This record gives sequence, C-alpha cells and structure tokens, in this order.
Amino acid sequence: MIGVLLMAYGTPRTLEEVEPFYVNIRGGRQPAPELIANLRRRYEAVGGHTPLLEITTGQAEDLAAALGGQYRVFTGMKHWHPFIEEAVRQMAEAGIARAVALALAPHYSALSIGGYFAAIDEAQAKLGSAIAFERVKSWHLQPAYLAAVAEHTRQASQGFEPEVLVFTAHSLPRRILEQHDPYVDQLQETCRALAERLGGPRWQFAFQSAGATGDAWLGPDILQTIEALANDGVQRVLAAPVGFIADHLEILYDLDVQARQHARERGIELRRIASLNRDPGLIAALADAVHQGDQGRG
Ligand code: FEC
Repeated sequence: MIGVLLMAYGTPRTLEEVEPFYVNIRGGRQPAPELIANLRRRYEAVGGHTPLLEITTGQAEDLAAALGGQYRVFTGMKHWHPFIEEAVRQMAEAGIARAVALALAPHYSALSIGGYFAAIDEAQAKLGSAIAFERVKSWHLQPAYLAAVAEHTRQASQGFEPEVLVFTAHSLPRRILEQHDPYVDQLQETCRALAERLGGPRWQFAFQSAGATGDAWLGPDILQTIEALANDGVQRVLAAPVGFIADHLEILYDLDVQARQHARERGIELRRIASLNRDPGLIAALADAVHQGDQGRG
C-alpha cells in the first residue's frame, strides 16, 4: 500500500478560530489587533468561513477513487486542523512505509510548498516516524490541469467576451527573487501554456492577496492592474486565478468582493473563471502527479 499525503492550506472553521489560525500562519507571532479585526471582517463577508476544508476532503475522495486500491490518500493542512502532523500520524499508524506528498497548489516556492514539506519533516521528527516521502514539488504544466483551466476560461468567456484575461496567483515577499526561487518562472510557464491553448487572447499576469507585513511583495497587484486597464479604456476583464485550485478566502473575498468592487468603481466588469474544486480534470492532473512522484520523477 502506497500512501498519498494530500496537503492544503487550511481554513478556520468558525470566526473564533480566525485569530489562532492567523497566529499559526505568522509562525506563532501575534498579529496586531487591527489586522485580526480586518481578517475577521473578510471571513464575515464570505459567510463566516470558507468551503476549503470540504473541498479538500472531496478532492481526496475523488483522488482515491482515481488512483485505485494500491494507494491510500490522507489529507493534512498546513495552518489548521486537521494538521499535516495529524495525517502523518494516521499514516504511520496505518503502517505506511512509502508515500507521495502533494500540495494542492501547482507552483513551487520555498516559501509556500517548501513550508508543506517542512511540516512533514517536523511531524516525522516529533512522531519518530520514518515514512519515505517522495515529494512532488510542482505540477504547473500537468496537461490535465492546463486543459481544465483552459476549459473553465472558455466557459467564462462565452457571452462575456472579455477584452483582457488576467491570470493571477498569490503574491510572495520580493526577497524570493534573490533566492533563485522558481515561483515566478513557473507562473509564467503556466500562463504561456494556457495562452497558447486558448489561441492567444490578450492576457496579463497580476499577483493578488499580498500580506500585511513590512516586506515588499511581488507585483503588479491585481488592483493596480485593474487601474491600468481602466486607464486604457478596458471594460470587460476575466480573472483566471491559476495559482489557486479551490474556492477559499483569496478567491471568494480578495477577487470576488475586493477586486470586483475596485473594478466596478473604475467602470470595469470583472468576472472570474469557476474554481477547479472537484473538476475531474484537476483530479486527473493530481493522479498523474502522484504517479510521476511515485516513479521518483515528482
Ligand atoms: O479559505 C481560507 O480560509 C484560507 C485561504 C488561503 C489560501 C492561501 C494560500 C496561500 N497563501 C500563501 C502565502 C501567504 C503568505 C502570507 C499569507 C497570509 C494569509 C492570511 C490568510 C491566508 N493567507 Fe495565505 N492563503 C490563505 C489565507 N499567505 C487568512 C493572513 C492574512 C493575510 O495576510 O491576508 C503572509 C504571512 C504573514 O502575514 O506573515 C506569505 C500562498 C498561497 C498559495 C499556495 C497554497 O495554497 O499553499 C503562497 C488558500
């Protein structure tokens, strides 16, 4: 039996959990009260919590069905329950000796995916387990993932006819550029591959959801991009958040509430493609990534 550790970001289940979740994201440091209040407001605006955990659990079920009986899929979250450590414990208890670790984000950065792998190492050290993990670092060019995003883009374009397609992904502190991190290059590769599949629409790339820290973050930010497009007289923009694969706060608030309102105030109608969530194309891409990881090519 080969284990699969499917990892996602994690989400607070209630408004009371927002503060400790934020503290966890900050590595144990307490954020300022106004930052916590602001984050609570964002969760309140999307109904108090996001469906990320349910979607991740559903993706794990679908992946298990796609992979078949030779594999057993476990789920663990980076920043909230059920934590990666809980999943590693379950894997050890189930007698798993060999496993593939796969994060539910297509593009590698030491600051994002590296953190998922570090959580596995910490869990193994704490639990005294020695599961041999094959780590899938990125899967940003998996054909089934590209095909699914392209299909969602075509569907969202029908009857809307966007003038510009804006691919987005989570921003990260600019210092990753000095560390030869592949994140930005991988994002560009995904965007170019998608533009080719879609037959070359006018497209741009923008970062989103930069954190409220003292760091300089990668840009341009989606809000700046919207302003620049408004100045060019553009009126219909379609966002394709290629760095995310599920409905969660960065999609449901940062794009659907904040960016959409920012666009509306500048005369732009901003729509976005539907998230992949449990799309069979995504599940096929994850299964392909697991098989490649299992063969030591992750
Ligand atoms: O739906 C939910 O409840 C969770 C949505 C969620 C996802 C997500 C994905 C990524 N993040 C990445 C990097 C950072 C960095 C910081 C940071 C901070 C936050 C905060 C919330 C949050 N992130 Fe997140 N992220 C999600 C949610 N993220 C909430 C705290 C408030 C805020 O800054 O907005 C900055 C840490 C700091 O403050 O010190 C860096 C990256 C991804 C995409 C890859 C992945 O999914 O793992 C990169 C989903």
